[in-house]
Amino acid sequence: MAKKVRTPEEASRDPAAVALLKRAAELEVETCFARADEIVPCPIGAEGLCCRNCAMGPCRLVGKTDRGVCGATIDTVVARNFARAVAVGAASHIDHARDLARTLLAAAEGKAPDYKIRDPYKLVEVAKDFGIKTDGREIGEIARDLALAALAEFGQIEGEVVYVRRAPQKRQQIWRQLGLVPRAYDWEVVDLLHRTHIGNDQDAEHLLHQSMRCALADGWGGSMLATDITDILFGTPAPVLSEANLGVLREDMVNVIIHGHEPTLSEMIVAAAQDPELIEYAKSKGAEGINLAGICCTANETLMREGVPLAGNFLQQELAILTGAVEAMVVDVQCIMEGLVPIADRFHTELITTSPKVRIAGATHIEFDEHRALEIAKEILRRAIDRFPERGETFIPDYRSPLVPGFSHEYIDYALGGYYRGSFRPLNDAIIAGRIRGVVADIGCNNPRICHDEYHYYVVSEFLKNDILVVQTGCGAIASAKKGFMTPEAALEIAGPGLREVCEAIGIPPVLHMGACVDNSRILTVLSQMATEGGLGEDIADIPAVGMATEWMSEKALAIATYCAASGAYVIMGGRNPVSGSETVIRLMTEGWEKKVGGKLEFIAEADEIVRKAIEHIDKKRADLGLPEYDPSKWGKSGDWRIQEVLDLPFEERIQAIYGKK
Ligand code: SF4
Ligand code: MSK
Repeated sequence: MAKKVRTPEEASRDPAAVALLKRAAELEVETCFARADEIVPCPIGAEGLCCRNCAMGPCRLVGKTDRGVCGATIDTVVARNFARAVAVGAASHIDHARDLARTLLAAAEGKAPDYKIRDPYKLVEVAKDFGIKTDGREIGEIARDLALAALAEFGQIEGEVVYVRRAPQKRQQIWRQLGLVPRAYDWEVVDLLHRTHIGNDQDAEHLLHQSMRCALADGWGGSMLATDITDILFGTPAPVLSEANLGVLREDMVNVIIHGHEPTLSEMIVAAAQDPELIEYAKSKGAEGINLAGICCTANETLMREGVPLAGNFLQQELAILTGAVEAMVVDVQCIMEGLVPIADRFHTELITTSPKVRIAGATHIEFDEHRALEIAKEILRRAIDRFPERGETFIPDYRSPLVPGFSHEYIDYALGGYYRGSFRPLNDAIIAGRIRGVVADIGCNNPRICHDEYHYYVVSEFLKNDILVVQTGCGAIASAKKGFMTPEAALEIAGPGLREVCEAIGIPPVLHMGACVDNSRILTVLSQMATEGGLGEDIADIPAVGMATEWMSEKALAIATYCAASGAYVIMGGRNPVSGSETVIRLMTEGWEKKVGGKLEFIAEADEIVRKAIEHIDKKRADLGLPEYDPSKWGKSGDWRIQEVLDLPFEERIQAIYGKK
């Protein structure tokens, strides 16, 4: 069968990406889009039906083969493959958190002098959660105690991880009754991996149960800790103005792309880029200065706090280098394609790995060390500047959109209620009244097997039209940023009448950028506070809300989906279903989990079906709570957005619209 090679317009909905895919074809440069066309996914692995957990296999359970050599059934193999993916995803977030906790410790002990406590208020709040005495104590002492207490959570001998206490009471009870409360972050990952060894846990339901517990150690553990410590060290995000898409690269400047997930080095690069000496050095090489831009979640971290522009999301990492305008791409951990190496080789770009955990053959390795962070950041920038004179022909597509990111749950609380009476009450009231029909979190990646950004654009615009507030993180957030959904003006243009009124009253965009992958924990906190605020039931499962990762590709996305479902949310994943090989596993994750924990995880391939099911769920939750049926005709009769409409009317009609009479 001839392979279908997509045109650039079929491969991406982003005009900047389309332009660069055409450029790639002209220059005969291979990208992940072309490789996705070339490589036909293994149909057995795609359904979760291939087991290679021991040397008696690999066993491919297809046709008449319904058991592996060891006798493992299809249900066991599919559940085990899923469990392994969740364990890896959770491990990634948890290990990220460990590195941050170690940086906090080094900073508190004065061993990492370039790091400061930028949010002492949050430090005190989080320290209290950990039972640390804060009254009358030095910030440094509190930070040290918090770092040590946090590090102890990874391998504590017994007990419960601290953050589960942030969940609504009812949710905590459910978890305790079911034995789902994580004991220690690392413990749950190791336990789950152990179970998947040959001849161990061979009951699909039991494997999926521990998958939930392991994922909870991520969402209400590693990810939440990573978010908190990042805020403590680098500041809790509040709205800033920035721009998104490859048009943020500058023809006249040294362009440095920061890519991956960890903010520790990238924050130092942001500081170093403002060093007058380095700016002078850039000028000495013929550039106007140093321009930073981000890809993936390192981008989201520095965007949320420093306003560093977004160059693009996951599928744009190779394309950024294809502009010919990137002097260095500095990467840390997660979602970094090895395909960057051959593309960087075609240009003057230096690909620099920095994490002790990540080396890529063919890239330069400059290992990050928090004890001399700024010095390393400067060294990296100097290398980038040295590449500027080697720059050849450039091709920067002129596309960029403004955005207002920075919606931490603390800021949302403040925006809704003010400094002295911060509260989720106005949001709950808007949902109760029906101005806001419900909330959707569209998060997660891109996947070259799905037209780039298409699902994100489609589902988000449909939800906005239907008065559903959208919150986003990760690469989904970057998609909406590029599309222009993240400005307050977007509410006037796209949002339904009720949502528009709310956005206008508070002055927020209809799509809230809440941060990086680990910041999905912020969404858990918001949901938890909404449930506790009253009027929307008493648990996350009661809220008219849906989570989704419409273009997911990573194992982290599966961990996130699992902890959201285990927290009571309905979660929909777009594209491929990795458990489609077993009807039993599908049933366990949907009906089974819904009965057990109130949330469920479903894989739905089509974008319009995702929207339909999400809205159906939101309306059902509204009905269960006894809230009025969604009726958009009740809203939209107030607000600034009508001013232009009224001014455009002929005089007589204008007077009538304003005064209600001729
Ligand atoms: Fe085959 Fe069982 Fe070994 Fe898996 S664990 S590869 S199913 S023999
Ligand atoms: S970066 S995990 S592609 S969201 Fe967090 Fe994007 Fe998915 Fe990586």
